Amino acid sequence: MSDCIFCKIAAGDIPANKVYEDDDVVAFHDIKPAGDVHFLLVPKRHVESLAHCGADDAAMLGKLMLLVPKLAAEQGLARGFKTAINTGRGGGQEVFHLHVHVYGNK
Ligand code: IU
Repeated sequence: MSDCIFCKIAAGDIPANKVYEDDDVVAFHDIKPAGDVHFLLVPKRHVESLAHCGADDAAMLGKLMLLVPKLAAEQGLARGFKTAINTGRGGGQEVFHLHVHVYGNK
């Protein structure tokens, strides 16, 4: 989506402090961290929110979830971490491209 900031980060058109990238997913540090470590896991394909996912998105969602503990460990969150997926304005979503918050203290 041309005016979506996370699409632009995923495409490499806007810089971000990336911690992981493959063909389907990018992860980068949140610009306003809620802990010692706070990164966002984002599918490269534009999906507005969790509420916009369907059966075709099951593999992508599974991939995101399985990456969460792997990347959290790599980022030093050995004691554990929090995850959040804000959905819709009422759920506190501000960027309307699906993303998983992963954050915590070392
Ligand atoms: P939310 O779940 O949509 O409320 O969270 C959006 C997050 O994206 C929020 O924590 C911002 O600090 C973060 N963010 C970012 O890391 N880089 C950006 O360029 C923008 C937002 I815009």
